[in-house]
Amino acid sequence: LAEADRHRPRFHFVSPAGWLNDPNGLTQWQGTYHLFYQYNPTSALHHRIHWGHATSTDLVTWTDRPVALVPGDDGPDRDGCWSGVLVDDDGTPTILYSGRHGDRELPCVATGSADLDTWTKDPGNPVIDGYPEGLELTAYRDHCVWRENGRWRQLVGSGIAGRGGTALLYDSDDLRTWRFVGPLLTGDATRGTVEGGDWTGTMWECVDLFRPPLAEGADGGTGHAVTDPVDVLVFSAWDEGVTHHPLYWTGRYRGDSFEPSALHRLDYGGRYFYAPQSFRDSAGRRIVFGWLQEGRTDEAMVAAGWSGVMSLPRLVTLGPDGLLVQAPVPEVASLRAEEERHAAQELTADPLSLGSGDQRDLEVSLVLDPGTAIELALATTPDGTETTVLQVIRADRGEGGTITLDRSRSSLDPSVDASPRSGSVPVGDDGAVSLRVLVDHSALEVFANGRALTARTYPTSADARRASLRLVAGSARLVRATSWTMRDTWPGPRPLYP
Ligand code: DQQ
Repeated sequence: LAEADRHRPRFHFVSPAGWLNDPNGLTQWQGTYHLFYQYNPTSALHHRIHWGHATSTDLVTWTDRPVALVPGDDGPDRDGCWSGVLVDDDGTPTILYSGRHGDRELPCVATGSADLDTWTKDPGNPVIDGYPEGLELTAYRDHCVWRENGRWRQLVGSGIAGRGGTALLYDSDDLRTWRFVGPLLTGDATRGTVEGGDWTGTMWECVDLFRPPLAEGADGGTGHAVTDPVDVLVFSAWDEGVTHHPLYWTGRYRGDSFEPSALHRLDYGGRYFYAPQSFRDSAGRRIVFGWLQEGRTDEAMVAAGWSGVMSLPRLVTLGPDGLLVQAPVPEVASLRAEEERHAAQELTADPLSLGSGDQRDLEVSLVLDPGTAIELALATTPDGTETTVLQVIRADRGEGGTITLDRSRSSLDPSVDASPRSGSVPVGDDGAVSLRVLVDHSALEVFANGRALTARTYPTSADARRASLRLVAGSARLVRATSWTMRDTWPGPRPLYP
């Protein structure tokens, strides 16, 4: 690994070296947060996946633990220990993961030591030794496991040939013997588009079912839920080896089925926030991590010696419009150092400086008139040739807005992905827009009125570091803008290959 790697994040979790992809086994176990992840310690490419492991007491600073799962010399996971979850089996930490053998994956179990450092694979693996009868499946892997009415329930991500992605439901008394109940919900691969970000794919990776807590204010101020409970089924749309985007259904889990009400995009960055997994912490918060894939070539990853970034932990709640509201957990603010602040003022076409540097946290609160567009420029050179531009537009009439990320001038390297990203943002009658932007070298996470847009950018010039805000059209009032430098989450030297 290069000593001064311009693109390696410093306050997002990255693997010690090599390749990182999905978050796995998320849990808060006896007070300590555990983050496991898909890991290839020996190269920056996806191959013979292990489970890496790190712990934290604050969700922002991490300690590397020994690798938790290594593919077997032989056996059902000889070609990789793919994604899965960790559950508390009456005091025994237990992992359910997808053992890969050849080009197939089957569910496997491992039990952990009290500190969750050492894992013993179940001699009965794979615990489900074939696909359910009578269904022609496109793929079969990844797990969501929970306790319900004294029994275990499990979803396995899959797809039904000729129809679309699906979540297959099982139940069990002991996490080892599973009964197939049936498909919980199946998508329709003839609907939606890849460009529109709403195609549900031919297979659902990393299915995750939960009931989100209500966002502040979502209860109409009564302190009680005024709507029926809403359940959420998250999945990542996949097709023929291509990772597309994370989506979620809102609806109602009814035991053996899921009654969908609507489909939504989880993150407008698409594949840059892939394979999310969530967990509930001891404070009852629903926290999700996702994998920020690279937007550069395999050769560039190998040259860097590492690949893949874990998102910051995000709080997800249900907003008053029945959609998920996302925000970094409040703990992220503990990494803030120097602060720059702008008081209320009319925004003009003259860029307002929001500081400079590769590690920043920005909070911008605005009021936009109808038909207004503003631009937040990031990682910009003094002459403006290199810049990453986030545009926020409030529609001319009616409610609603759009955010767009323009990466066409983000890098001088023509081999990196420069495709734009965009999505809709709720803007109420008052025109209020609240932006939170976290820049960490090549990792970028944007939250606009609770909607997320995640991406990667690879600035080239040493001075492509400035941030600024300006008015493009219409009229906008800045309520407040604050910009902080962010400290490293790895204050000391980090050992390789723990
Ligand atoms: N990554 C894992 C699979 C999962 C995919 C393999 C999602 O279990 O389906 O590394 O990115």
